Amino acid sequence: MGKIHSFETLDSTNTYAVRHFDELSDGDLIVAKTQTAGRGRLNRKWISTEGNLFASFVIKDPFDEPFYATMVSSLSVVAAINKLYPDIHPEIKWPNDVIIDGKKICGVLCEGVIREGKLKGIICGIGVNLNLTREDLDSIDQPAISLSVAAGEKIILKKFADELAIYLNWYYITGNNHMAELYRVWKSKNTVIGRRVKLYPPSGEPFFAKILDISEDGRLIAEQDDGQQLHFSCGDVKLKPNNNFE
Ligand code: BT5
Repeated sequence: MGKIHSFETLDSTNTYAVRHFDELSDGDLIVAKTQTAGRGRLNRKWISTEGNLFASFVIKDPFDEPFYATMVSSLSVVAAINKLYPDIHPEIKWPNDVIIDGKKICGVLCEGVIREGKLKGIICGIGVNLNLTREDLDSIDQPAISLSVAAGEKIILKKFADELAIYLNWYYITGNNHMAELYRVWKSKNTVIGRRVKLYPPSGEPFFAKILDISEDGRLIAEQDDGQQLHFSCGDVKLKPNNNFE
């Protein structure tokens, strides 16, 4: 199992881990109390106030299928929440979110480390709202929640980070040895399959579709109202809590 490296403030734990990749070991976890430039996908901003988890997991033996790094990350967050709060039921929302009651508690940003044109590793960036207040949550432009709001008590960052590090290492090993099993478990926790959603493709207008499945390489298989099937490897999905987009 790797080591946890803790920092007060970093620009972004992902940027740090990519920059220091050669000195870090396989399975290490970088944790910062705050980030001054926390990032989401497509350079979106990640709210990074103190009291929440900002972490990057170092993978030096990358999977044949890079999407497995995202699976490892979100499954580990779900497992850490389940371990500490068995009554809370987190779900995974394609492609990179963990949600509770339809609201985002965690985002994952995996980035490849390329050396001489080869994939040498993957940095799994994980942001989890542990103690974000209702006021902070309301400032986010999509439904969001924190573990403290869901659990009704303050969450201790170190306790959560320690649990997360254990599960990350565990799912990483599982993924490398039993890829099919990791995919099966990840898919079983994914809330979008079988639902009608609003799909935001990487470019072009959003549209409504039914999600039929997610392939092993993380592609969403969607069916439009005219029956046409489309595959997406990135994009965003919006859910309606009542599962009904009329
Ligand atoms: C993500 O991007 O969800 C990936 C977030 C990854 C953050 C971690 S923190 C540690 C590591 N270091 C980094 O710099 N990044 C990683 P995306 O799917 O693009 O979602 C971004 C969107 O989520 C924003 O545009 C907001 O709508 C929303 N958002 C921002 N901050 C949030 C928060 N704290 N909680 C919930 N939603 C948030």
